[in-house]
Amino acid sequence: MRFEDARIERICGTAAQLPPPGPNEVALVGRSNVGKSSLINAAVGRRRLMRVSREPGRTREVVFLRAAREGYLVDLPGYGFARVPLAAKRAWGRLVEAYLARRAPGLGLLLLDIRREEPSEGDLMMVEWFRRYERPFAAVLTKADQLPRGRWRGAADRVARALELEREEGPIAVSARSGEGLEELKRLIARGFATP
Ligand SMILES: Nc1nc2c(ncn2[C@@H]2O[C@H](COP(=O)(O)OP(=O)(O)OP(=O)(O)O)[C@@H](O)[C@H]2O)c(=O)[nH]1
Ligand SMILES: [Mg+2]
Repeated sequence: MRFEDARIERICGTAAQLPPPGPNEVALVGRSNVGKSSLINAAVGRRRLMRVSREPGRTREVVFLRAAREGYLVDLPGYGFARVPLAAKRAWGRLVEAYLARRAPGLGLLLLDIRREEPSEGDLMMVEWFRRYERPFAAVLTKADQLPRGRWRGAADRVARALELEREEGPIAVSARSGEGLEELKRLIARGFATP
């Protein structure tokens, strides 16, 4: 699958701006700085479409990216970073919740840094949400270029256990930097677009 026509179609800073349900979409969620925006850029092959930063809290809105005819990729603000002011965290939390409740994405991609030993509280909350609302999701381990390949399997097993994942929920290992795992990620995205 290729997303060469990808373009940003809508940016929503508040829940009131969220559009009514449209074509299917795949939403990327995860801790701030985990690499959501970078992974979208890598998947669509456009280096500077989504803004990326070393500073956590780069994405502050819900960004709807039209990925060719297939559907939307949705970039969301991250959660859980201590250096982000509390008021901003609350506002983004409300926005993410409103997005998930109202749009019920065909697939959620929960991103976790492959180097982290344990999922965060926010990650666990996300899984609980996906399960409660019976929305399909898959775990994606980011920044795989930062861990020797021989340790990927152990990291994946740890996350699968901690999040009690089913087989089709991953996790898969990816790297926006090396391109590792992107084909598998795109297959997941295609599946999400096809899910009502
Ligand atoms: N080594 C490596 N670094 C990465 C990779 N993906 C992202 N990064 C770096 O991680 C940092 C955060 O990336 P972003 O894509 O902005 O992360 P985000 O999850 O969108 O963050 P928020 O918008 O704050 O929620 C940047 O410095 C990226 O260059 C990767 O695959 N490998
Ligand atoms: Mg971002």
